Amino acid sequence: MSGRPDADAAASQFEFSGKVLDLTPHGGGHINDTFLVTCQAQDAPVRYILQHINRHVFHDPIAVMQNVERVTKHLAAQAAGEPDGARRALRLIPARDGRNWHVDAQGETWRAYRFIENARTYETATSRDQAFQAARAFGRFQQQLSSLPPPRLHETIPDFHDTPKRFAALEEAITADAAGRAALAKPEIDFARSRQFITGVLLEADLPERITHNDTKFNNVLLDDKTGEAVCVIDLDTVMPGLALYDFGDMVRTTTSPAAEDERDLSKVTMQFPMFEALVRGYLESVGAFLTVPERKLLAFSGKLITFEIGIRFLADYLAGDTYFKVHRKGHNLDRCRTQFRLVESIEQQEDEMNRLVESVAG
Ligand code: ADP
Ligand code: GN1
Ligand code: MG
Repeated sequence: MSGRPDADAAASQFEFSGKVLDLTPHGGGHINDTFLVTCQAQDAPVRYILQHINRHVFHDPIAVMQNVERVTKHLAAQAAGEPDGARRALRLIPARDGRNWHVDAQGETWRAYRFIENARTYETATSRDQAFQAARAFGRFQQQLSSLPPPRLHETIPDFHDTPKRFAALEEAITADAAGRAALAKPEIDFARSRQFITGVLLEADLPERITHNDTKFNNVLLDDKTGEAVCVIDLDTVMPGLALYDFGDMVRTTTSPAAEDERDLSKVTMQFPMFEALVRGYLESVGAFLTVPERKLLAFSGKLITFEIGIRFLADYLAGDTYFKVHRKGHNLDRCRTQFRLVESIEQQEDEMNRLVESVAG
């Protein structure tokens, strides 16, 4: 990309209700650029979300948008009859040429959504109810998409949660040592290698393919400001065929620890058992009917594996010189890797108990 993407020019290409009054960067994602747009409407200002899709990460942004179109339409149809149905699914705003995205003169792809008011996302969960709400919402998301008519969704990033391939990429990054940092990350490299044996477990378990979100961070669900209820699942770029446990695992990774993903004080990183229990109960309330026994048995394990997987991705990117995830300080990706590995250890220490809990709740 040459220079910064031009958000003002992109905003002028969407069917917003009136003149743009304000456009500001929004959210703290690691990949795409998000902007909050305020427009002049007849009675009161109306807000929108404008997003630029990172094509170094998503090599086929149009495929991403085709998935998003189908998924949002299906979810909106299911929410239509429900109370507050209009806030329960993301709604794309068409571009002036009638498509649901805009490609600018630099070849960058943009999309816009109606802003869901009176709700917000949080970086960390602070109560069991929040964990329960998020898990039930992501479970419901999987359940509702189980009836999406064919064809199969595009794989927007092939092998996204293939942990053995992620591990192989880490080994390549260690060998290449492109940024000369391998010596600085020796304890983390040793940690990763000592757990290579867990990487293939989910893929070898013969689990059913489903439509999954694949990025079920706690900050990808909007919670209602008044009731605390989960209103809407957002961030749909990686919705594609996957395993249900990729989603449950990423919930464990991002919801059970009170510490931020890039916390430097590792003593704050811990898998809080009551939060795990809330996730299991919330998730099973919405997917209980379709989750198979082998999937149930691996719920706790998936938390460990997905946390490990993101940890090795941060480590590989640190070694490569920070080419994938946005970084905001020196050693940022290594800090992120360290929190993930600490959380893996915390899960290991409680894994038997977590499995007993799952067995007692899910059978
Ligand atoms: P990223 O991939 O960068 O995480 P997200 O799609 O998660 O991008 O959006 C970033 C942030 O913008 C979210 O955490 C949320 O706070 C806000 N957001 C995104 N879409 C909406 C929406 N339709 N309504 C309200 N807020 C939104
Ligand atoms: C990225 O940008 P964000 O926060 O939605 C990443 C996820 C990681 C996550 C780690 C496409 O998601 O896979 O789990 O960072 N998204 C992509 O916080 O790689
Ligand atoms: Mg997000």
